[in-house]
Amino acid sequence: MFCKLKSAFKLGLTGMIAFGLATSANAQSVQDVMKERGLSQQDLLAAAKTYTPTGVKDEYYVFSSGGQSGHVIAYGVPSMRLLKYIAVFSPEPWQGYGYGDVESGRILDEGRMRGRKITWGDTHHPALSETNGEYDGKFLFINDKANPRVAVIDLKTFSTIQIVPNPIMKSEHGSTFVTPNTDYILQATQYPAPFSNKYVPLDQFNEQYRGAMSFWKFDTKKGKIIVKDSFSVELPPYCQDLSDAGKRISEGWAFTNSFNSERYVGGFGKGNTKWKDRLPHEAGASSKDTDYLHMIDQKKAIQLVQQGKFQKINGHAVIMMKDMIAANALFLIPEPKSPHGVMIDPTGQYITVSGKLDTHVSVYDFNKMKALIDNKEYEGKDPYGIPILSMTKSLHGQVELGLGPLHTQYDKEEGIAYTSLFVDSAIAKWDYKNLKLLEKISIHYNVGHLVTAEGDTVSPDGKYLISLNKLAIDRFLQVGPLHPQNHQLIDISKGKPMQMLYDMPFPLGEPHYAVMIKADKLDPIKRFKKNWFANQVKPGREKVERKGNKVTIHSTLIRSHYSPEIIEVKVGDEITWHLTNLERAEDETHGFTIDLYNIHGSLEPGETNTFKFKADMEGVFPFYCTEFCSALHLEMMGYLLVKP
Ligand code: K7E
Ligand code: CUA
Repeated sequence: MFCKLKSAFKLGLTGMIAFGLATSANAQSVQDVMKERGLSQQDLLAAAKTYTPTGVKDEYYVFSSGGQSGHVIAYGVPSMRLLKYIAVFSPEPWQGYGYGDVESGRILDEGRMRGRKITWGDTHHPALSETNGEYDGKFLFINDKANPRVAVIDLKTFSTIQIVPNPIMKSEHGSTFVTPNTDYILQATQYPAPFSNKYVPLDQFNEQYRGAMSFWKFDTKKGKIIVKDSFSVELPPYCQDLSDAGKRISEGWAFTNSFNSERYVGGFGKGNTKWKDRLPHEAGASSKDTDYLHMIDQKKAIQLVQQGKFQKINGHAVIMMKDMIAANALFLIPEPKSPHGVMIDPTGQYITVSGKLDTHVSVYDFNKMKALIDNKEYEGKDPYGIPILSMTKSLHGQVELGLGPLHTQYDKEEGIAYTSLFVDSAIAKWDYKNLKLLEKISIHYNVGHLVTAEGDTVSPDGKYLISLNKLAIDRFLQVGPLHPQNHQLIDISKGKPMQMLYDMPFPLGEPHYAVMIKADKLDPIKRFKKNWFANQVKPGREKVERKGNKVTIHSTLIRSHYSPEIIEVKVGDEITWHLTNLERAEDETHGFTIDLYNIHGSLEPGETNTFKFKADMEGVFPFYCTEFCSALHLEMMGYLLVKP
């Protein structure tokens, strides 16, 4: 089938239409379908570029943030077929995430902040693990903007394996970004706040409120963030925004831009009960023409930590600004006001910053910045004593691309980049070395981020670009006032004008950024290895043990029964229930629920779940398998009998 299709492509499009599918007199031809559905030749071309016959797999995985859903969304390119919502910060019953105690509940529990369990997250920026600046397909990281945390997802299982709360931040945005060998995961604050958890009045904003950049140490062998080896760098209260880790010649440096370097605070509220007396936050925060790009020497920061030059705040190592300044490790460079995005090109030399309120994008040259630092040639200092480099001396140049430039991604072709234009609702293709706009394509509507294939690595693939549109207005069937977001797939193959290929609605949460990786770099498992889980129950070892009022149940599941099936306990018993799915067959997942006890498990082949609960309700509770697993799936059940 696929070969046939390929030879059809070789005939060229007109050839394919002429060739049609008309083998018998009654069969439909391509022309018939085109006519019936009102399709143009361009439409047909787009369909041929994305249509993926059954059984054929996609060339790329995309991992998109799921916004307010707290999830990550995986889909395939070019088909744009949804594959999985990976539960991260929110419970998700189908995956049995967050409804058990030991295996599935532990991760969400780790994400507690100030002792509170949080059951949602605002995910913004996914990042793939890298080896030598190339995606290696092992891990995915994602941030929670609302409750500053970072999560680790294992791409062997497509599941979340760690959540780490940030002990000093009260909100964040510039994360997750990884260093070229995934030694560190970067996380920058958004809204400044005191590092302590104490009340500090706003009139001490300049003195006591702070931003920061955290460096989370990642152990690629263990697949874990090592919290005790991680640290943060104190930054001024400038609303740090997006960040990036240097690569190649800029490796070892971390960058983050900022808005509201005015340090403006409110606004309507305390003592100001009329707008005429005060500017709203957004106006006060953009009254200067420039904000600051921050440049952090990560290697020097690590040395400072090793020398003990840090303070422990909430148990976390924080290097103070004054020590960073003394070590020549922290610099600021003016950038056009209220920027949104700092992106480093594949060579590591060119750094693109887009000011949302400016029609230009600014391209900084790392070599020039480094030379200014080496010569200690500063333009001045900010109120915290951080040296400021000259903007004009740091710039490679500026290009006018259009209204509301936001984010940039790179092409396979050297010197070519794509930038999203929020106000224009367009994507600009441009040459950042020769500072020339090359081409624009309109999108529907108001784009935020964009992603190209492996577009933030040292060797992007080109080929595909996805525009992560914020509004969908009239693209899909109406579903009430809250519209889905729209991911638009665009063909960016070399030598052709950009072509819009596909609209994909997002039905759960607002995605911000996404990453696209060659599918063959991933190698997900089909079943859990024996001994993967400490609490695993072996076949033949099923039993119910009682010690006083503590009841431990060891259950196995295999098509289509639980062993044991009848369990009798007494009101007040404390139950620990281990369940192991003994299946080795692919995709043979069994579910587990006990009604009213708010318990749900998804037991994938070889998986073990543990549930702990108090049998505090008398009654008869059927438990059953919630995942359709066989013809006798309905029969896969048992009784939990709770006696008075
Ligand atoms: Cu443009 Cu969070 Cu990267 Cu949306 S992002 S706000
Ligand atoms: Cu097991 Cu349904």
